[in-house]
Amino acid sequence: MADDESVTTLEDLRTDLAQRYKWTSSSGSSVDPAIVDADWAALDREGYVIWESLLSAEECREINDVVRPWLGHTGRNSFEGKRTQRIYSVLSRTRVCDRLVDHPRVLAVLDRLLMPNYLLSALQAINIQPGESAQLAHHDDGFYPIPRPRAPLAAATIWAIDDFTADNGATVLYPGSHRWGKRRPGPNDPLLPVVMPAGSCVFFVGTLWHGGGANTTARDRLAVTAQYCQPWLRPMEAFTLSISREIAREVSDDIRRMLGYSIHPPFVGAVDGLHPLRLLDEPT
Ligand SMILES: O=C(O)CCC(=O)C(=O)O
Repeated sequence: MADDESVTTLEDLRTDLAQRYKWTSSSGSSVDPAIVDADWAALDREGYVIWESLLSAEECREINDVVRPWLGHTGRNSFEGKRTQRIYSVLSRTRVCDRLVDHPRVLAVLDRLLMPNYLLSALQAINIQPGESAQLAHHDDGFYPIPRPRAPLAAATIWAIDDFTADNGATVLYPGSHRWGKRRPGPNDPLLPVVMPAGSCVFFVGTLWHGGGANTTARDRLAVTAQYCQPWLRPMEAFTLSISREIAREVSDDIRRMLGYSIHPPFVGAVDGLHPLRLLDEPT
Protein backbone atom coordinates (compact mmCIF):
# COMPACT_ATOMS: atom_id res chain seq x y z
CA MET A 1 0.00 0.00 0.00
CA ALA A 2 2.88 2.35 0.81
CA ASP A 3 3.77 2.50 -2.89
CA ASP A 4 0.28 3.63 -3.91
CA GLU A 5 0.56 7.41 -4.25
CA SER A 6 -3.21 7.88 -4.25
CA VAL A 7 -3.36 6.64 -0.65
CA THR A 8 -1.87 9.06 1.84
CA THR A 9 -3.70 8.82 5.17
CA LEU A 10 -6.14 6.57 6.99
CA GLU A 11 -8.83 9.09 6.10
CA ASP A 12 -8.35 8.08 2.46
CA LEU A 13 -8.93 4.48 3.40
CA ARG A 14 -12.32 4.66 5.04
CA THR A 15 -13.87 2.58 2.29
CA ASP A 16 -13.13 -0.96 1.14
CA LEU A 17 -10.63 -1.63 -1.64
CA ALA A 18 -13.40 -2.13 -4.18
CA GLN A 19 -14.88 1.25 -3.15
CA ARG A 20 -18.25 -0.46 -2.81
CA TYR A 21 -19.07 0.32 0.84
CA LYS A 22 -18.36 3.93 1.69
CA TRP A 23 -17.79 5.23 5.18
CA THR A 24 -20.96 6.64 6.75
CA SER A 25 -21.19 8.80 9.86
CA SER A 26 -22.64 7.37 13.08
CA SER A 27 -25.77 8.56 14.85
CA GLY A 28 -23.34 10.45 17.10
CA SER A 29 -23.24 13.14 14.42
CA SER A 30 -26.78 14.13 15.49
CA VAL A 31 -25.52 15.33 18.91
CA ASP A 32 -24.84 19.05 19.37
CA PRO A 33 -21.03 19.44 19.14
CA ALA A 34 -21.06 21.73 22.21
CA ILE A 35 -22.49 18.85 24.26
CA VAL A 36 -19.83 16.50 22.91
CA ASP A 37 -17.14 19.08 23.71
CA ALA A 38 -18.30 19.16 27.35
CA ASP A 39 -18.37 15.34 27.56
CA TRP A 40 -14.93 15.21 25.98
CA ALA A 41 -13.51 17.74 28.48
CA ALA A 42 -14.88 15.68 31.41
CA LEU A 43 -13.39 12.49 29.97
CA ASP A 44 -10.04 14.13 29.46
CA ARG A 45 -10.02 15.52 33.03
CA GLU A 46 -11.58 12.68 35.03
CA GLY A 47 -11.68 9.68 32.69
CA TYR A 48 -15.46 9.34 32.97
CA VAL A 49 -18.72 11.16 32.40
CA ILE A 50 -22.16 10.42 33.86
CA TRP A 51 -25.34 11.01 31.86
CA GLU A 52 -28.45 10.97 34.01
CA SER A 53 -31.77 9.51 32.93
CA LEU A 54 -31.10 8.80 29.25
CA LEU A 55 -33.61 5.92 29.41
CA SER A 56 -37.21 6.23 30.52
CA ALA A 57 -38.67 4.19 33.39
CA GLU A 58 -40.59 2.23 30.76
CA GLU A 59 -37.40 1.34 28.85
CA CYS A 60 -35.71 0.19 32.09
CA ARG A 61 -38.77 -1.90 32.95
CA GLU A 62 -38.72 -3.51 29.51
CA ILE A 63 -35.02 -4.42 29.83
CA ASN A 64 -35.59 -5.71 33.35
CA ASP A 65 -38.56 -7.84 32.23
CA VAL A 66 -36.61 -9.39 29.36
CA VAL A 67 -33.27 -9.95 31.11
CA ARG A 68 -34.31 -10.99 34.62
CA PRO A 69 -35.75 -14.42 33.65
CA TRP A 70 -32.38 -15.35 32.08
CA LEU A 71 -30.39 -14.69 35.26
CA GLY A 72 -29.19 -18.05 36.53
CA HIS A 73 -25.84 -19.15 37.85
CA THR A 74 -23.46 -16.77 39.55
CA GLY A 75 -19.86 -16.07 38.54
CA ARG A 76 -17.17 -18.73 38.18
CA ASN A 77 -14.55 -16.72 40.06
CA SER A 78 -14.31 -13.62 42.23
CA PHE A 79 -13.80 -11.39 39.17
CA GLU A 80 -17.07 -12.47 37.56
CA GLY A 81 -18.42 -12.34 41.12
CA LYS A 82 -19.55 -15.29 43.22
CA ARG A 83 -22.77 -13.39 43.93
CA THR A 84 -23.04 -11.76 40.54
CA GLN A 85 -25.08 -13.05 37.61
CA ARG A 86 -23.96 -12.25 34.07
CA ILE A 87 -25.66 -12.68 30.73
CA TYR A 88 -23.21 -12.61 27.83
CA SER A 89 -23.94 -12.12 24.13
CA VAL A 90 -27.07 -10.11 24.88
CA LEU A 91 -27.33 -9.04 21.22
CA SER A 92 -27.92 -12.62 20.12
CA ARG A 93 -30.90 -12.91 22.52
CA THR A 94 -32.89 -9.69 22.33
CA ARG A 95 -33.22 -6.32 20.66
CA VAL A 96 -34.20 -4.46 23.87
CA CYS A 97 -30.63 -3.33 24.58
CA ASP A 98 -29.84 -2.11 21.05
CA ARG A 99 -30.70 1.48 21.88
CA LEU A 100 -28.05 1.40 24.63
CA VAL A 101 -25.35 0.05 22.32
CA ASP A 102 -25.88 2.66 19.58
CA HIS A 103 -27.05 5.57 21.73
CA PRO A 104 -26.05 8.79 19.90
CA ARG A 105 -24.52 10.29 23.06
CA VAL A 106 -22.23 7.26 23.38
CA LEU A 107 -21.31 7.12 19.70
CA ALA A 108 -20.60 10.86 19.58
CA VAL A 109 -17.86 10.40 22.18
CA LEU A 110 -16.57 7.15 20.68
CA ASP A 111 -16.31 8.89 17.29
CA ARG A 112 -13.70 11.18 18.86
CA LEU A 113 -11.99 8.64 21.11
CA LEU A 114 -11.48 5.68 18.80
CA MET A 115 -10.63 5.19 15.13
CA PRO A 116 -13.38 4.89 12.49
CA ASN A 117 -15.11 1.51 12.50
CA TYR A 118 -14.41 0.88 16.19
CA LEU A 119 -15.96 -2.36 17.39
CA LEU A 120 -18.36 -3.52 20.05
CA SER A 121 -16.24 -5.60 22.40
CA ALA A 122 -18.87 -6.88 24.84
CA LEU A 123 -22.51 -6.52 25.77
CA GLN A 124 -23.45 -8.01 29.11
CA ALA A 125 -26.15 -7.75 31.73
CA ILE A 126 -24.63 -7.73 35.23
CA ASN A 127 -26.77 -8.37 38.27
CA ILE A 128 -24.96 -7.82 41.59
CA GLN A 129 -26.80 -9.68 44.31
CA PRO A 130 -27.05 -8.89 48.04
CA GLY A 131 -23.90 -9.94 49.89
CA GLU A 132 -21.53 -9.49 46.93
CA SER A 133 -18.18 -7.97 47.87
CA ALA A 134 -16.32 -5.31 45.92
CA GLN A 135 -14.82 -6.53 42.65
CA LEU A 136 -11.06 -6.38 42.14
CA ALA A 137 -10.18 -2.97 40.70
CA HIS A 138 -9.14 -3.16 37.05
CA HIS A 139 -9.16 -1.17 33.83
CA ASP A 140 -11.01 -2.58 30.88
CA ASP A 141 -8.24 -2.45 28.28
CA GLY A 142 -5.77 -4.03 30.73
CA PHE A 143 -5.82 -7.39 28.93
CA TYR A 144 -4.21 -5.81 25.85
CA PRO A 145 -0.49 -6.12 26.60
CA ILE A 146 0.50 -2.54 25.82
CA PRO A 147 2.18 -0.65 28.70
CA ARG A 148 0.69 2.38 30.40
CA PRO A 149 0.57 5.36 30.40
CA ARG A 150 -1.06 5.43 27.00
CA ALA A 151 -4.19 6.51 25.18
CA PRO A 152 -7.21 4.28 25.84
CA LEU A 153 -7.65 1.33 23.49
CA ALA A 154 -11.25 0.83 24.56
CA ALA A 155 -14.15 2.41 26.43
CA ALA A 156 -17.10 1.18 28.46
CA THR A 157 -20.61 2.22 29.33
CA ILE A 158 -22.49 0.94 32.35
CA TRP A 159 -26.22 1.57 32.23
CA ALA A 160 -28.15 1.53 35.51
CA ILE A 161 -31.33 -0.50 35.06
CA ASP A 162 -31.92 -0.32 38.81
CA ASP A 163 -31.02 2.81 40.78
CA PHE A 164 -27.30 2.75 41.67
CA THR A 165 -26.78 3.65 45.34
CA ALA A 166 -23.60 3.86 47.43
CA ASP A 167 -24.36 0.51 49.08
CA ASN A 168 -26.06 -1.64 46.39
CA GLY A 169 -23.07 -2.39 44.18
CA ALA A 170 -22.85 0.85 42.18
CA THR A 171 -19.73 0.83 40.00
CA VAL A 172 -16.80 2.39 41.87
CA LEU A 173 -14.34 4.61 39.95
CA TYR A 174 -10.94 6.10 40.66
CA PRO A 175 -11.31 9.58 39.11
CA GLY A 176 -8.26 10.66 37.13
CA SER A 177 -6.70 7.18 37.22
CA HIS A 178 -6.81 6.98 33.41
CA ARG A 179 -3.59 9.00 33.44
CA TRP A 180 -1.70 6.73 35.81
CA GLY A 181 1.35 4.85 34.65
CA LYS A 182 2.10 1.39 35.99
CA ARG A 183 0.64 1.75 39.48
CA ARG A 184 -2.52 0.12 40.84
CA PRO A 185 -5.05 1.80 43.15
CA GLY A 186 -4.04 1.91 46.81
CA PRO A 187 -6.05 2.41 50.04
CA ASN A 188 -5.50 6.19 50.00
CA ASP A 189 -6.73 6.79 46.47
CA PRO A 190 -10.11 8.56 46.43
CA LEU A 191 -12.97 6.33 45.25
CA LEU A 192 -16.25 7.42 43.70
CA PRO A 193 -19.33 5.21 43.83
CA VAL A 194 -21.36 6.08 40.73
CA VAL A 195 -24.64 6.96 42.39
CA MET A 196 -27.21 7.52 39.64
CA PRO A 197 -30.90 6.86 39.04
CA ALA A 198 -32.09 3.98 36.87
CA GLY A 199 -31.84 4.90 33.19
CA SER A 200 -28.52 6.71 33.64
CA CYS A 201 -25.21 5.79 32.06
CA VAL A 202 -21.60 6.16 33.11
CA PHE A 203 -19.12 6.24 30.22
CA PHE A 204 -15.42 5.75 30.98
CA VAL A 205 -12.24 5.22 29.05
CA GLY A 206 -10.51 1.84 29.02
CA THR A 207 -7.59 3.12 31.09
CA LEU A 208 -9.75 4.18 34.06
CA TRP A 209 -9.44 1.99 37.18
CA HIS A 210 -12.81 0.85 38.49
CA GLY A 211 -14.79 -2.18 39.69
CA GLY A 212 -18.22 -3.33 40.72
CA GLY A 213 -19.08 -2.16 44.24
CA ALA A 214 -20.07 -4.25 47.28
CA ASN A 215 -23.80 -4.85 47.68
CA THR A 216 -24.66 -4.60 51.37
CA THR A 217 -28.39 -4.11 50.75
CA ALA A 218 -31.13 -6.71 50.45
CA ARG A 219 -31.82 -5.83 46.79
CA ASP A 220 -30.26 -6.74 43.44
CA ARG A 221 -28.45 -4.19 41.27
CA LEU A 222 -29.05 -4.78 37.56
CA ALA A 223 -26.91 -3.05 34.92
CA VAL A 224 -26.12 -3.46 31.25
CA THR A 225 -22.58 -2.80 30.08
CA ALA A 226 -21.56 -2.20 26.48
CA GLN A 227 -17.84 -2.04 25.79
CA TYR A 228 -16.06 -0.87 22.65
CA CYS A 229 -12.52 -1.19 21.28
CA GLN A 230 -10.25 0.05 18.53
CA PRO A 231 -11.04 -1.54 15.16
CA TRP A 232 -7.62 -3.19 15.00
CA LEU A 233 -8.02 -5.10 18.28
CA ARG A 234 -9.69 -8.42 19.03
CA PRO A 235 -12.98 -7.77 20.86
CA MET A 236 -13.75 -9.63 24.10
CA GLU A 237 -16.82 -11.31 22.63
CA ALA A 238 -16.51 -12.91 19.16
CA PHE A 239 -19.69 -11.37 17.79
CA THR A 240 -19.04 -12.48 14.22
CA LEU A 241 -19.35 -16.04 15.56
CA SER A 242 -22.21 -15.56 18.02
CA ILE A 243 -24.53 -13.28 16.05
CA SER A 244 -26.41 -14.79 13.15
CA ARG A 245 -26.59 -13.10 9.77
CA GLU A 246 -30.34 -12.65 10.25
CA ILE A 247 -29.66 -10.58 13.36
CA ALA A 248 -26.85 -8.70 11.61
CA ARG A 249 -29.36 -7.66 8.94
CA GLU A 250 -31.92 -6.61 11.56
CA VAL A 251 -29.80 -4.28 13.71
CA SER A 252 -28.98 -0.64 12.99
CA ASP A 253 -26.18 0.33 10.59
CA ASP A 254 -24.11 1.46 13.57
CA ILE A 255 -24.48 -1.83 15.43
CA ARG A 256 -23.84 -3.86 12.26
CA ARG A 257 -20.61 -1.93 11.71
CA MET A 258 -19.59 -2.43 15.35
CA LEU A 259 -20.27 -6.17 15.19
CA GLY A 260 -17.49 -6.48 12.60
CA TYR A 261 -19.33 -5.86 9.33
CA SER A 262 -16.75 -3.19 8.63
CA ILE A 263 -13.12 -2.86 7.66
CA HIS A 264 -10.20 -1.29 9.44
CA PRO A 265 -8.55 -0.04 6.27
CA PRO A 266 -7.17 -1.32 4.15
CA PHE A 267 -8.15 -4.94 4.87
CA VAL A 268 -8.39 -5.83 8.59
CA GLY A 269 -11.73 -7.63 8.91
CA ALA A 270 -12.02 -8.62 5.25
CA VAL A 271 -13.73 -11.89 4.30
CA ASP A 272 -12.07 -13.71 1.43
CA GLY A 273 -10.56 -10.40 0.37
CA LEU A 274 -13.90 -8.62 0.31
CA HIS A 275 -15.90 -6.30 2.56
CA PRO A 276 -17.84 -8.40 5.12
CA LEU A 277 -21.10 -6.59 4.29
CA ARG A 278 -21.17 -8.65 1.09
CA LEU A 279 -22.03 -11.67 3.23
CA LEU A 280 -25.34 -10.05 4.07
CA ASP A 281 -26.20 -9.66 0.40
CA GLU A 282 -25.99 -13.43 -0.01
CA PRO A 283 -28.95 -15.67 0.84
CA THR A 284 -28.38 -17.60 4.09
O1 LIG B 1 -20.89 -4.12 37.28
C1 LIG B 1 -20.14 -3.16 37.45
O2 LIG B 1 -20.50 -2.13 38.03
C2 LIG B 1 -18.71 -3.19 36.94
C3 LIG B 1 -18.31 -4.52 36.41
C4 LIG B 1 -16.97 -4.51 35.75
O3 LIG B 1 -16.27 -3.54 35.74
C5 LIG B 1 -16.51 -5.72 35.05
O4 LIG B 1 -17.03 -6.80 35.29
O5 LIG B 1 -15.54 -5.61 34.25
